[in-house]
Amino acid sequence: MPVTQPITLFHAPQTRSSGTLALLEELEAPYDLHVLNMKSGEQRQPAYLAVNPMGKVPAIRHGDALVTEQVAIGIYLADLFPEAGITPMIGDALRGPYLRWYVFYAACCEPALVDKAMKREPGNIGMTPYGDLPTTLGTLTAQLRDGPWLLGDRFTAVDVLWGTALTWMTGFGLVDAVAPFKTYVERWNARPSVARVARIDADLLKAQANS
Ligand SMILES: N[C@@H](CCC(=O)N[C@@H](CS)C(=O)NCC(=O)O)C(=O)O
Repeated sequence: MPVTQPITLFHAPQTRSSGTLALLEELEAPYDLHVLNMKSGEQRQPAYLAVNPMGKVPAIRHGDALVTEQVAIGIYLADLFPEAGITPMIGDALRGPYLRWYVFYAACCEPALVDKAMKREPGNIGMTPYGDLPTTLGTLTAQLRDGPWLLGDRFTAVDVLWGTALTWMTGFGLVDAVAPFKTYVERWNARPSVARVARIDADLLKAQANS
């Protein structure tokens, strides 16, 4: 698929798709937005269910390719724009760890925190995909301890996912803002892409409130 095909992000302000928007900004990728109004339930209308039957954002369309799930979208977009310099490509020693930390988010960290938020007992450690929450968070804390970024000195696309996620996780008090998380979140939030996305989302929310 040529990169020159248009990219459309299906986006709702201040949701997981804001992380995808930040990635597009970091990649300096051309894109357009298809904005959904979650309050009016647009994500559950047939038009959007034809895009993502799960009724969730983000989703992207790139030419004929439709991609859902923020982790898949992140890997896909970062691979499309290697010239931005934030994608460890195949052959780079960081490629494996880079994929590991993308998948760790969706396979371990988010399920563990959603269980916690919903006050659900995770059950037997051997049957739970993430084991237990302390081990999951301990593994992440150890990885971030040396910093400044998840993979060390180099800022990569996976930091967009983790920076965004740890901002809301610490913001909502789902995880304690221990030193490695706090400094990482501050470092991420100092990036210009974060301010740009905050402005875009604020304008979209205002427009939706007035519609
Ligand atoms: N597994 C999906 C989860 C996406 C998700 O939960 N998105 C939320 C917004 S943060 C959503 O679209 N919720 C709308 C709804 O369920 O009505 C992913 O990682 O992309």
